[in-house]
Amino acid sequence: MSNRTFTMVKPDATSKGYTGGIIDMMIKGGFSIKAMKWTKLTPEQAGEFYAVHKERPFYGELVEFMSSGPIVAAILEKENAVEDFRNLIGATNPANAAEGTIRKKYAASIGENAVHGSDSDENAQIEGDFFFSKLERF
Ligand code: 3AN
Repeated sequence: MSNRTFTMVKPDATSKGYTGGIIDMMIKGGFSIKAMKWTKLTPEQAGEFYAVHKERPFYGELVEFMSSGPIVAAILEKENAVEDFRNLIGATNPANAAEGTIRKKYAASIGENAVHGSDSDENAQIEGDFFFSKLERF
């Protein structure tokens, strides 16, 4: 069990002014910020980040959406980080997201669902390394 996970506030949420509210929910949920940046992915970078989904029918749409506007990438720390953060963000489809979750409050649809959270300790490490050097983590 690792105590770190990786997250992104997605372009739908940054464009609607939800960034502050979402980060507030992360902090109030007990997560501390170890690294954070406001940036924008090129289609090539988004394609590389989501390469595990290459064969899925929504891959093209996902890459286009994730490179359509700014995102906030962050590494978060808490005991049992990956699982607890998945619980805080809620189901992939916001229609199924529980009350009190980030996606229930801020997500519009299954494709534009406001926030990303790593699904395993291994992916949290890989995804954090994609965005941050050692010098950018505190
Ligand atoms: P999660 O983000 O909850 O881990 P995944 O890993 O199944 O969900 O999917 C990764 C991302 O792909 C989702 N966050 C969402 O943006 C997008 N996605 C998943 N399923 C669909 C779908 N049926 N249609 C469009 N986009 C989807």
